[in-house]
Amino acid sequence: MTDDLHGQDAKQRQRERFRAQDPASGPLTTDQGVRVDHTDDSLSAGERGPTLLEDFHFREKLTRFDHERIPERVVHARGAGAYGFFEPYESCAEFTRAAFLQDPSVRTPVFVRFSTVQGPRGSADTVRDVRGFATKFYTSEGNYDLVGNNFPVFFIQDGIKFPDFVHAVKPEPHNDIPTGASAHDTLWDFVSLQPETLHTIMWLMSDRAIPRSYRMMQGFGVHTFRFVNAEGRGTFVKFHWKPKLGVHSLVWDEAQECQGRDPDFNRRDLWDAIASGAYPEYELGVQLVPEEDEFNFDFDLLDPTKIIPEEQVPVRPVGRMVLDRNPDNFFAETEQVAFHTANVVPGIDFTNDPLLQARNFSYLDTQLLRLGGPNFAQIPVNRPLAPVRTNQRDGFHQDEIHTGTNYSPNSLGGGCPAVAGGAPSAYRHHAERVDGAKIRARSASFQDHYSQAALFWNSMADWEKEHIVAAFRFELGKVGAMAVRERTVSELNHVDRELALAVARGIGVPAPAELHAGAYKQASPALSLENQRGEPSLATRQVAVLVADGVDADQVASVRDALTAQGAVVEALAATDGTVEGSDGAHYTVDRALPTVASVLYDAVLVPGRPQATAEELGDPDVIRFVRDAYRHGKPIGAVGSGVGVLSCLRADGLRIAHGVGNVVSDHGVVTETTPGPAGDGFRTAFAEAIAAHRHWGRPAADC
Ligand code: HDE
Repeated sequence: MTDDLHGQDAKQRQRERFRAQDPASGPLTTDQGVRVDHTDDSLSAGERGPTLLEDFHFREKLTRFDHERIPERVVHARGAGAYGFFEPYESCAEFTRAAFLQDPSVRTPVFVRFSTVQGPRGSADTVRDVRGFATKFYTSEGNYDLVGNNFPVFFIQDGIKFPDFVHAVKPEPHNDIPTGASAHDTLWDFVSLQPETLHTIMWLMSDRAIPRSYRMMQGFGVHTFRFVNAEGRGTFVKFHWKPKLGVHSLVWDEAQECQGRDPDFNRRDLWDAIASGAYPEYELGVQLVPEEDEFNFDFDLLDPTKIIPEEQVPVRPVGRMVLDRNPDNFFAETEQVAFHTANVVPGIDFTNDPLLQARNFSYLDTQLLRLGGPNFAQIPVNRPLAPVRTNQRDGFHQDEIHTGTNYSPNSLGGGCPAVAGGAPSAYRHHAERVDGAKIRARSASFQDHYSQAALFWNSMADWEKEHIVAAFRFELGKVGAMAVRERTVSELNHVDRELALAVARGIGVPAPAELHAGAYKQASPALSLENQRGEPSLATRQVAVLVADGVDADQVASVRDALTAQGAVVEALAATDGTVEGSDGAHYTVDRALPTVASVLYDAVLVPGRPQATAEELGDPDVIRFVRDAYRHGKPIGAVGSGVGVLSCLRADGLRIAHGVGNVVSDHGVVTETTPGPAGDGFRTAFAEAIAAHRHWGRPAADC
């Protein structure tokens, strides 16, 4: 059966053809379709006798279970995926002939997999790590995979170093520690000896490495790729994904607590958002560089440790992607999806970036092992919508019954399948002229490892710099070998002296000597999270309302309604599940019991008033802890009526609430109103604004 290619639902229609029998549609059977009489006891010789070999159902059931696991990905093992669609804003024909970038009325189905890199399949989501952002476009011309990350640069310049880098960052070989973390000797040993890692290490130490949500992080193709238009003209291109909700991160303390409270934090967030209809959306942007401008930069466009600053070459929006459907089966789809940088379509081509060239070898190679042979493109999630007719045959897991000849040229099969023979729809590699001796050496144009690491540092807001210093201190503080700590600091000295001194102080190594070379001064404001927040929005923000018996019901209702109307998800938390009795005598449903959740799972917290409560009742330790964590993590806090009194428990954390009776005061994202009764417009607006801003830095710290 051939697939109907057209429409954003084309992939879904194709999936339907591969869906297993609905379990509700008939009785339990064996793999052979034989109806099973009884599945809870094995066939045995007598009541207490041995199990019989002839029990084919028992043997099949156990054997199938024994073989359920396949090798996990050697990197990016932990991931979460979703289906959706992509649509261009306008035709990109001037630069590329790729069909899916031509017509704004054509939606191309996609599957996206987000991932962490270092940890195994069962590791926690909120580790400090790069995030994968891989997109498979099921285009009318075949599958195109944009296999990107949430950083625009990579740790190494040549793919031949990839096994070294991955061995260094993976858990140490003798004890397999640490899981999902880079804070250990071998990674930092490698970093300290390999300065080309430094730019990406700066990103890794920044809050970019702990995204709040897959829905709130950027994606980058990293390499310079090439667009080719119908006339065969090439244009260099860098790909960018920009999330509609803005770019937002966690803070490190919170990220660590999340690992225990909800190891599936990012995976769950993606799933819940799609399930509730709050579809994640990203804008695809491109930076375009005409081929004749290849050498107009103070770095090499082929060097994947470099960005093209957006201020130098603006990002041009070309389309949007919406993720609107969760997979039906994690293993079948998210686990078995296979991305490959070499899956390109006419109009998109490679450059000689040595990292990209290595990737073009590696993905297919690893998938042959991981997916058990060469036929994995037949797995539904990998199956193109475009018709497939090859002379490839046989191999493990061959699902198709091929007929006819299987070689080319042939006359017996009428010359079929026929090659395109110059037809415009065929893939033709860009005719780039290449000339040179065979050498094993790094280009001189790849030698500057410090300028862009400094560019990143220079572009950070003060709070981002503080977080970066703290991250270096944390990571290097876990390194046992003092020589590695020292060597890393002396490398940081080449990036920025202030940074190196601050890190050195924190990890007990001597301050490095001042360098003679002048500091690199340039900055790229687009790199700061401050400038990537997107439009202020409450959409999908998780707001906790801490309720208890006697809560001022009108206050809760008025704030809840106002926030929900703007897209926030508001949950009432109390000491136990069930209901609480409001001050008006009515019973209100509790969404979650406090012991099952934590402040780190929410974006903001509201402490409503309880007019009759005693000071002791207001000072419930679980509530105090919740609010204290929210304060330390820079989260918006709202308090109304006697709820404001609860905040006084935070004095030890440095919280100073300036408030006057009846006034709405908003200070560093702490919004208070002391008037009893329903919260007023002023409070609701100020609290909503505080939530839309996501985090509030520079709060007074603890003074005792
Ligand atoms: Fe990958 N990478 N990678 N990588 N990569 C894999 O392929 C590799 C690199 C990225 O959700 C593997 O099927 C080499 C950069 C993502 O399934 C493997 C080099 C970028 C994913 C592989 C790199 C990435 C992978 C492991 C250096 C961002 C997950 C399993 C030359 C632009 C895709 C697999 C998914 C996965 C090799 C560097 C992104 C081993 C050799 C740079 C998002 O083939």
